[in-house]
Order: sequence, then structure tokens, then C-alpha cells
Amino acid sequence: MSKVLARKPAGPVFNLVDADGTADPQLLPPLTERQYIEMYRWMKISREFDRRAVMMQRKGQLGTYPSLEGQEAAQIGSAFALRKEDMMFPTYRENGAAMVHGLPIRQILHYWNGRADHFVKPEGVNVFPVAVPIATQVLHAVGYAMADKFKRQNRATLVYFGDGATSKGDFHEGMNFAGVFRVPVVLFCQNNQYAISVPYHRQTASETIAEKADAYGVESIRVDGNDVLAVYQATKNAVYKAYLGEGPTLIEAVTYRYNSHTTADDHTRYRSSTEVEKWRTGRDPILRFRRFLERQGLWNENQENLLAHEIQTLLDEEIKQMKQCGPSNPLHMFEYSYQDLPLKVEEQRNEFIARRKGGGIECRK
Ligand SMILES: Cc1ncc(C[n+]2csc(CCOP(=O)(O)OP(=O)(O)O)c2C)c(N)n1
Repeated sequence: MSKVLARKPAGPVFNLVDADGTADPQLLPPLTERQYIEMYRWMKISREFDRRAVMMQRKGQLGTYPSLEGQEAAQIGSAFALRKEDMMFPTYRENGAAMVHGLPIRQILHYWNGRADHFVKPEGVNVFPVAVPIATQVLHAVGYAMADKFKRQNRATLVYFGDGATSKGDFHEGMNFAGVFRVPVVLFCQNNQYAISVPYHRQTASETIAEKADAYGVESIRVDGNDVLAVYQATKNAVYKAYLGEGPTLIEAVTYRYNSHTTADDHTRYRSSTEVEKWRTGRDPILRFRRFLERQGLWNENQENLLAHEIQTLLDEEIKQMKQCGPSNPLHMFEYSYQDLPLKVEEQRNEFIARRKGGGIECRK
């Protein structure tokens, strides 16, 4: 008779602040009131930035844009747990995390506006360029962290990816290598429930992403990705472990994306509005943290209004600076990858120039 192997039940989701903002004071991370408010401020900047970016895309001022709305706690909480010298490897969706780690907002806008020439990161900002191919950055990050280990650099590398990326070989190769060589890397999965239109249950038969770490001898934690303090604490622990030379950690932050995958798809075609509303109204990360701050006596309506005004002024200025750079140069898509263009790519470039002639898009150079 065949034996049916019992599945291990999914572990609990690590959570510190409830939806109504209540928390056990004994369990809270040792943060100052200023740090709490700073976290809240960045969550609000991220959301407002995101909404403005979507609007700019609609007006033709940015290219395709991947919204992060709903994922602010996962991004801000994790980025806050890094020191300036730690390295961050984002995907295309981590605009909030990248700005917390020091990437100027106008530069993020330049990227989405196709301005490769303005996307050289400032000295000392440890954010790797955006990865659009799914999961490739896992390998880059693991290699980067391994180099740090060889050089005895006492720092951590954090790499972001989505639930869909865990179906790629790169994720598994990175996990395996990180596990065998005890690499100082934090593998941070934002499980936002969808890979474009593919829901979690079609992505993997595993109950959780976190449990995938077991096979590689890597420690993991499943955290409420809409609870900024829980995300912060889980990441801080993982980062410390990396500093101490105790190897990698996989973090699964359970969260939800409110909008379409990017401005190029329509999420109403693959999920119900009831499902989206359930997350928006019941589990919103910003609302939850605001309630927490209010309960702590750290926040009120007046401060909220002042912050809204500050953010508007900040974003107006960043957008103005970006627009002052003029239109992007489409020919740049052929640059920055090769010293000498391979024949095929050169042909494509020449064809592009020929087709564009008189087409209204300026090709400088
Ligand atoms: C190698 C590769 N294959 C396919 C794609 C097309 N693609 C873009 S985003 C995406 C889904 C990614 O989902 P997930 O990893 O969950 O991240 P999310 O976008 O939800 O943050 C796919 C398949 C790609 N960019 N790269």
C-alpha cells in the first residue's frame, strides 16, 4: 500500500500590529518616536509618488509603470531595517524601498521616463539598477553578497522578488548557493498574490513561499507584509544574522497589490473587485500604521494635513526637476550594454533610425 506523506502545516504569520492599530508594547521593536513617524512619512510618500506616477503614465509622461500601492509596509519596513552601507537589489516594483535607501525620487522618475543617461546612481547610494527580467537579480545579489564575504565586508545584501519569481530556476539556484556557502543575503519575497494574472495557487503547489527555504537548509520567516513593524523586525533580525556571518534568510511578506500589475494590463479581467476591496478596506498597511500611531499619541489630523502638504511640495519639485531634462533619447536603448554593438543589434539600431525619420521622435547624436 502506498504511503501518503503528511504535509507540514504552514507556520504562523509573524505579526505585531493588528488591523485596528493595537499592539503588545512588550513585543515592539526598539524604535524612537521619530523613527516611527519617519516610517509613516515614507509610506505616505511612496503611495503618493505611486499615484502621481500612474497619472503621469496616463498623460504620456512616463513609460509603462508598475504600481506598488498596497505594498508600502513590505517595502518601507524592510528598507528601514538596512544600514546605508547594506546593498539593495530591487525589481521594477520597489520604488518605495529604493527611495528609502537613498535613491533620489527624480532619478526613479527618470528611469520610468526612459532616461538611461540620468540613471547613474549617486555615489554612496547602494541600490542596484532595476531588474526587469524575473528573478535574475537573485543571482546577482547572492554573488554580490558572496564577494562581500570573501572581502570580509561586514554588511548585508537584500534582494527583492515576487511570488512569481520563485518559479524561476534563478531563485532556486540562488537559494541553493546561499544555503551551501552561508552567504550574507536576505531574500525578500513580496508575495502580492499574483504574477501578472497568475494567482498564487496556480504559481506553486507549496502552501507558503517560506517553506521552500527548508529544502535548501535556509532559515525562513513568513511575515504579515501589511504590518510595517513586523516586516521591520523580521528584516532587522535577518540582516543582523548576515552581519554575524550566520548565513541567509528567506522572508515571505504576505501582501497584496491593489492596482494592475503595470499600467499595461487590466486586473479586473482576472480578479474580482470584492477581493481587492477586502484588502483595501480591511488590511490597508498605511491605515493600520496610522491607527497605531494615533493610539500611541504620536499622530493627529493636524499632523496628517501638514504631512500631505509637505509631500505634495516635495513631489511637485521632483517632477519639475525631471521634466526640465527634456525628452528621452530612444537611441539610448542601444547603448550601455555593449562596448561594440554586435552586427544584429547594429542593424536594429539603423532600422530604428530609418523608421523614426520624420516620425516626430527626436533622435539626437
Ligand atoms: C524572465 C522573464 N520572464 C517573463 C517576464 C514577464 N513578466 C514580467 S512581470 C511577470 C510576473 C512577475 O510576478 P512576481 O514575480 O510575482 O512579481 P510582481 O510583479 O507580482 O511584483 C512576468 C512573468 C519577465 N519580465 N522576465
